[in-house]
Amino acid sequence: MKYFRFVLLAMCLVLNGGLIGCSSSGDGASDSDSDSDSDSDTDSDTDSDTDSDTDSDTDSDTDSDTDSDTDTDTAVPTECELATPMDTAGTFVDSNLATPDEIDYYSITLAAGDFVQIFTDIHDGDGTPQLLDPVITLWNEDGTTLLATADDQIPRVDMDSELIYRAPAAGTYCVAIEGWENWAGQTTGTTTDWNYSIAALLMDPAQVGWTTNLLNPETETNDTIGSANTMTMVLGSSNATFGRAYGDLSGATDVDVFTYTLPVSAVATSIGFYKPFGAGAAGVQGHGSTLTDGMFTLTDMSGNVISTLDVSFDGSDWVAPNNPPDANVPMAGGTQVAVHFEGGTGWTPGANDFYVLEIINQTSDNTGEVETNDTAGTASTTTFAANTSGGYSGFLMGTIDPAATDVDYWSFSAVAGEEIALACGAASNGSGLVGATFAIHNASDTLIQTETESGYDTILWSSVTGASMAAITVTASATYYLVISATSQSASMTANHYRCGIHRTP
Ligand SMILES: [Ca+2]
Ligand SMILES: [Ca+2]
Ligand SMILES: [Ca+2]
Ligand SMILES: [Ca+2]
Repeated sequence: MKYFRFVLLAMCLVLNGGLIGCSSSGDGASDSDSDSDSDSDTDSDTDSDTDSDTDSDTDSDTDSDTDSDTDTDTAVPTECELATPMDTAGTFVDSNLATPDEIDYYSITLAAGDFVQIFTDIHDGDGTPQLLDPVITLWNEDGTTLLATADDQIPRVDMDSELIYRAPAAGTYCVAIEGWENWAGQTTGTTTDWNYSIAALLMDPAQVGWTTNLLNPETETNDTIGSANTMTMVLGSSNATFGRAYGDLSGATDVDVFTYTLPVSAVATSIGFYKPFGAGAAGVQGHGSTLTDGMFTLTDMSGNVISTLDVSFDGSDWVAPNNPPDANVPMAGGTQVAVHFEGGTGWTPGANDFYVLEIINQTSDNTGEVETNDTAGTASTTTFAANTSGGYSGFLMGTIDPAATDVDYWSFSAVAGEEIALACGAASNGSGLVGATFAIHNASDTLIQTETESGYDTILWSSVTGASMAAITVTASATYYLVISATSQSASMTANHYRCGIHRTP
């Protein structure tokens, strides 16, 4: 969606200082998230190596033949029956759309249970509106049933689109690519270059094109820690590791358990619902999973619950536009843990309840608090660095321990006229803190503005659309305080952390 795109881009600039990646940094997470995300993007880099295959010319000929007769029947894509075959080995098809309302169709053949990632490669960043803004849609073989339609990717790095789908049955599937304006029903647009590249790549660890150790498909039976699937992970920069765990729920009682060990140098583990739930709601307006509600639980190897997230994929639990909540849990390096995935509250089994989790073990984190910091006079210090928006960002984290008693003060200096934006998360970061409250006080320790987290609600004080409260503009050059507390600790998990980013804009 064009509208969300702009908002999300703006959020990345505000919250993330213009650093690449807009993933969990919306919650005030540290920069290391972005690093890890960009590592995972190397999948597509690897894929583009296969681009040198030159069968694309043939494909574009076929396209123009197919498209010339039917610009108007976009609602009923009978062209699926004439679609050009495309492999699932990641070979790019290079072609173009002849008119703004043209849709090109390709067919792929999948076996039952196959996961496939379909993706475009047009953009290397935003800010080039003349290039085609592609949307990928998946139909059944004859184009009579819409299976999924996805714009962009999560985390969104540019206007390219990705769609992950699990084939519930063996057969031929129809892939459509079109411009965003046509997809959104708009009659005018700014696109002047209609060239595109599109590919499909099986999510099979044996399939060339994937980074070794990234893909961790489930193998049943894996319903307990004792029978869990052991994950492999990709080693990224600064010894961070990451991997994708994915599968489907076969019946109401299915639980899928994956185990992994954090690197010795790790300080936190992040678990996120991955692409099936991004860029649209659950179901066909997204990646085609019928899973409406998903829950994962992070435990130690004895089953003690550290963190859990129980999320509805209808968007109501989104932390930010297009961004479901994810757990970012401080953990000791070398720890072995288990992630249990199951249907969330409100879920009833559907026909194709698939999921993808992305797990990142981080080796750096936001600045930690120094207790005792329960008063303005003993506040922990916030460290700021210049961001690319011309301002300064400070990232911090701590624990409220015990809840209802501990109070954490963080001090920072601000200059008269500066705008102070705040992004914070506790429950929305997989913490068991209940009623986490984030407040800014002035130099006299007098409250300026406060907000209490409810559910997985966004704590985002900013001028961007989707913010929970307005940013603050300070009137005096002085010391200010971010003050954090919570009413209680959930009895069902031990994580008690919070994370914040403070962003000062002159
Ligand atoms: Ca399963
Ligand atoms: Ca299972
Ligand atoms: Ca504390
Ligand atoms: Ca404290």
